[in-house]
Amino acid sequence: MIETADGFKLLSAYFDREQQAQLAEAVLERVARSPLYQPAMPRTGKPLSVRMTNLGPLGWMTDKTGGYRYQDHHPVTGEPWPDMPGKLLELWRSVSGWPDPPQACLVNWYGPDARLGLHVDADEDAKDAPVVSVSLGDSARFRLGGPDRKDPTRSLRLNSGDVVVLGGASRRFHHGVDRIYAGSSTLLPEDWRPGRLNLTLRRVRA
Ligand code: MD3
Ligand code: FE
Repeated sequence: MIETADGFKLLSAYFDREQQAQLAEAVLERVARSPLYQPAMPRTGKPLSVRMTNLGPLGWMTDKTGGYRYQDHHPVTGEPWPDMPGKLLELWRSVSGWPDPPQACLVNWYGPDARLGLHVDADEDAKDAPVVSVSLGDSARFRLGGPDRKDPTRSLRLNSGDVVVLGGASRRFHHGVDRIYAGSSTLLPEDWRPGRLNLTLRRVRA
């Protein structure tokens, strides 16, 4: 486990293989009803390489005309987002240290060539609540910086079953995903390989 004074915590191999498989099954069953869509940058409409969907009462999304936002329904199907699996609510209770349950679970899907540029999560009104993330499937090279874009960054490898807790000041740190190590995990079903699933739990409303 890595823990910094800023409130960043990496809980390596938090979930064992069996728990990872159960969680992946629960998530993929919901993704089948609430399919991944291709998000796009505000204004330019440039597509992100990561595909996304959400679980829980609210979901984060972005498209050309609406920009970054939380909403309560899927942009393509118009249906409410599926509920969060109990295992994720239990995880939040165990590691977040926050009294209220998460309101959003963003499901990020990385194919072998997907990336996520350095950014800050700033679309939540609940600025002090932590963020909790779970990695499943192929490993990723994750980059963590500081509050300013020019702050030095460090690279960490996130493996399947790892949990990251962003509390305190680290909640406002820059971060991104530089690359996926395609074929590094055999967790996900064959039609989901190679690739990486990341689940990000958040409080949204103050
Ligand atoms: C560090 N997702 O969805 S999760 C995102 O692997 C996002 O899919 C990445 O960044 C992914 O916004 C990283 C770990 C994470 C989540 C939120 C953070 C790290 C963070 C907020 C502040 C600092
Ligand atoms: Fe982020």
